[in-house]
Formats: sequence, structure tokens, C-alpha cells
Amino acid sequence: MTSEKAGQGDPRPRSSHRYTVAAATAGLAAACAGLATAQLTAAWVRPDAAPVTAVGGAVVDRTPVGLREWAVARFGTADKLVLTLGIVAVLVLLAAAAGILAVRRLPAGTAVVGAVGLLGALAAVSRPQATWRDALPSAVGTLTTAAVLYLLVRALRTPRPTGAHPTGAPPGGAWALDRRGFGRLVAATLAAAAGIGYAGRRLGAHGSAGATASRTGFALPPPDVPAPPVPPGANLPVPGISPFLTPNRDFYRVDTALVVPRVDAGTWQLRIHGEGVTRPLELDLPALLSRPLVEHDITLTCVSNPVGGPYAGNARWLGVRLADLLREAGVRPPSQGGPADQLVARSVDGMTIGTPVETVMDGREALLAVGMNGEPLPFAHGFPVRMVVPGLYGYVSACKWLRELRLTTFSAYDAYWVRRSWAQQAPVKTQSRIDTPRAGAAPAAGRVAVAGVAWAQHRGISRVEVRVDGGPWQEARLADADGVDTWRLWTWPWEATPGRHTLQVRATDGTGAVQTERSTPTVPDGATGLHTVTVRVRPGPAAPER
Ligand SMILES: Nc1nc2c(c(=O)[nH]1)N[C@H]1C(S)=C(S)[C@@H](COP(=O)(O)O)O[C@H]1N2
Ligand SMILES: [Mo]
Repeated sequence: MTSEKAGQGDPRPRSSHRYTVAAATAGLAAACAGLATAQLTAAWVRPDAAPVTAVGGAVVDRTPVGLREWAVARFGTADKLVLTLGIVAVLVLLAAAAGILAVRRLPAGTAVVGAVGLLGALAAVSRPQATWRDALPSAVGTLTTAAVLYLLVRALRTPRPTGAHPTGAPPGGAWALDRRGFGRLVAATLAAAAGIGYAGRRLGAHGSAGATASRTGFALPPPDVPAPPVPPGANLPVPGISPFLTPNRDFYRVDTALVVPRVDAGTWQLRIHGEGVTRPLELDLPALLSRPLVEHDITLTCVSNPVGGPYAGNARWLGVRLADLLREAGVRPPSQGGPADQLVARSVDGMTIGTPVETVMDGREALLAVGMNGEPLPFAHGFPVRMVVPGLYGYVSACKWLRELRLTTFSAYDAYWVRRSWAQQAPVKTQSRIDTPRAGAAPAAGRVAVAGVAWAQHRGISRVEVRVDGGPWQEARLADADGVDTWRLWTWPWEATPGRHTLQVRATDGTGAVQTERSTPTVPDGATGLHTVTVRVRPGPAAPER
């Protein structure tokens, strides 16, 4: 073994392969220790300030729209996981490099650690709602990493005379002895890092324990204005079709939060103020709930949903009418001379979402929702209070973890997504989706149920048609309508013949407007085009003999 031979004469065989691996290991162990103390510090400062989360958040804020849409289309809701893993992979490389540099020139290795730490700190303080304290986790992590790297590198560099190992292990050369001591140091570092990281997690969980308890202890009040029961015919008994109401655990989630905000309902407050507000409101949860509670079924859709995509869900929401609260605050819509045409909602994590005041006050059930399908909002869906407005994409209407409503104008203020090339205003476009058969399916020839959903919130769906291989449009059967603000299920019986076939669907909304066939991308205000599904029909099973 070359390295051990080299070790006989030179206690610092820096060019050997093993020595390089040991140096990289030192860098990685030091980084683990640093991330652990950073995690512990973040539990005390705030979860978003942990370096990996902060860098991730900063990357999300700065991702060009094309890349984001690609990531959402490619990875779906796992895009956040992919981003985090990517950051961790880069950190692993940098940590190994810092270790390898440090055994040669300690200041160089330390400089890499410092640069990475500075980046983490800058990312953390650049996040919305951040203060200088957000730099602390990265600072503590950087100091820890540098200190541990120094100790490990010193251990690696210290020559030990052959046979003088404190444990009295059989002398295997200076390098072998060093390697043992070094191995112990690394193991001790990793154990300490694991312990500290675990403590950080526990402390973090402790920090949100109040929020968790406030949700568990929150009994949804009964509605003052209940929604009529969902018509039984709103669902269709077709395997593979979406259920009319989307269970909360299956409801799509789209937001920029790498750590789901956990807001304590007991300390939650909402402020309503701005242009044209004559009586600013400051509400806590009991004050909000003392207003009449309305129940309403609304289908929520995301502007980033590609044609045929999964970012649509339907729920029974419980909440307070936003228009009533605004009127209470003295707000008049522009059509009645009010000065503000934009309502900017702000969340606890700094998201801003701008909604037309006119739309919110035109009589539709725009809600400040507290309940979703009979439960308090799940944390991931905005507990304790979020907005929902029928007919508008989520990014211009559905602010989760709401904490402020400010009245202003569209000309004076661009909200978060508008600054990232999305349209200021975005009513939902009429869309339809084939849920079954799925693309690439291979159904047997004969009768195949084609089925799916169609939506045109606040206009309703009046007709759905299907065509095969570009042939004539054929009318599908519509499930019962629950209202104009929800999607409508549909099915069409297809006499499928063997071979490759293409299915397409289109919907007509309640105003008689037919869904456009023209393909447009999601940016800037929602995708259009026809959902197209290609299947390969197998020859039907031979008729049973008998
Ligand atoms: N605070 C906050 N609210 C938000 C977002 C966000 O990133 N942060 N995303 C919006 C977008 S783009 C959509 S489509 C809906 C999705 O709501 P859901 O995750 O409950 O389905 O939330 C909206 N509200
Ligand atoms: Mo969205």
C-alpha cells in the first residue's frame, strides 16, 4: 500500500490518495458540525434563517420564470426537494474542497468556509421579513465549521513518532496511527453534530408546538350560511376520475415556502388598511369569527398548471365574506368611486398577492377562509386564515398564512409574481382535463369510459365535448352542477377500436364561450389549448366461448 509506505518516512504524505480522502472527510465533518449549530441557532432565530433553507428561498425568489415553469412541470411539487438536494450536493463538494485546500494551506480552506457562510448569511437577510438576526445561524455555522476544520486539519498534519500511539496499538507506521486518531475525531465530530442537529430540530418543533396546539384546539364554528349539500350526481362512478371534492391530503400545494409557516392562531392578527379605508381594522381570530360565517364550494386552480396538469383542486371552504369586511372598513369599489383598485394581501412569510377590489366586491363569495372540507385549514394550506376568490388563479387571489390586507392601486404596486413576469390580473381560463384513460394507457377494445373534469370558475360549465383522432366533437355527459364556482365532472362512452388513438376534450362555459384550441404557455396569465391523451387500444378479449 503506497500510502502506508509513504507514511513510514513522511508523516504528512499529502499527495497520497488516502490523505486527500481524509482531508475531504475533515471538510465534510466540519460542515456537518457547522450545519448542526446553524440549525440550532435557526430554531431560536426563525426556521427560515437556517442556511440551506435561506439559500433555497433566495434561489426561489430569484429563479427566472422559464426555469421555474420547467422545474414545476418536470418535478411537480417535489421541486422543493430537488432544490434542497441540489444545494446540499453543492455544499458537499465545497466542504470536501475546503478540507483538501485546508491541509495544504489552512487560510485557503478557511476562506472557502467563510465565503460559503457569507453567502448563507446574505441569502438569509435578503428574504422577505428578515432582520439582521437572520444572519446569525450562518455566522454561528461558519465559525463552528472553521474551528472544527482547524482541529481536524491539525490532527491530520501532526506527525506522530512510530509506535508512540497513546492506545499502544501495534505500530503500523506514522500515517496509520494518525489515521486512527483522526478517525476517532471525525466520529466524535459527527456524533456531536448529530446531537446538536437533533436538539435544533426538537427546539424548532418546540417553537411551533403552540401553533400545532392552537390548530388541534380549534373547533370550527358551524356556518351561519351553510352551503347546500353536494348533489350526489356531482360525482361520477368512473374508476380513475377525480372526486368532486378533493380530500385535503390530496389537494395540490403551490407556494414558495421551503418550510411551511406554522402560525399560532392565538397570536394571529390581521390588519386592513390603505387607500380609501376610513376605519382601519385590526382583527384577531375571535374577532374575525364573530362575523357571519359562510360556507361555499370553490375550485382553486394555479396559473402554472399546464393543460391537463394536476394543479387544480375543489374544496368546501368556510370563512368570512371579504367584501363585508372591506365595507366595514369603509372601502368602496372603483365602480362606486373608491380610490383603490388593488387589494394586496401579505402573508407571514412575506408573499404578496394582488387582487382586483372590484372583483372581490362584485357579489361573488370571496372569502377569508378558516375551514377547508370541514377541518381547520391544514398548515400547508394557510392555517389559520387564507383568501379564496372564485374565478381567479391562486397567485392573484389565494394568499395563505394571511396577515395584512392593504388597499392600493395596480399602477402604484406590483405584487410578488407580477415582478416575476406574470400578469397583474388573471381570471381563470376555461379548461378541461381527461383523467381517464391516462396517457400511454392500453385499454382493451370495446366500451371505454373517457372521463375527467372541466372548470370555468364563476362562469360555470355548460357543455363538454370529446373527439377521437381529430374527428367530430361528440357531446359528453355532464355530472350534476354544484354551482358556477366549482369544476364539473364529465364522462363519454367510447367504442374503442384497436390501435393508437388520440383523445381530446373541450369545454364550453356558462356564457357559451368555447374553450380555445390555441396553445399558449402558462406565462403570463395561464395556459390554453386542448388536453390531448394518446392511448394504444389492445384488441378486445376474444368473445367467451359457450
Ligand atoms: N403565502 C403564500 N400564499 C400563496 C402562495 C405562496 O407562495 N405563498 N402561492 C399561491 C398560489 S400560486 C396558489 S396556486 C395557491 C395554492 O394554494 P394551495 O397550496 O392551498 O393549493 O396559493 C397561493 N397562495
Ligand atoms: Mo399558483
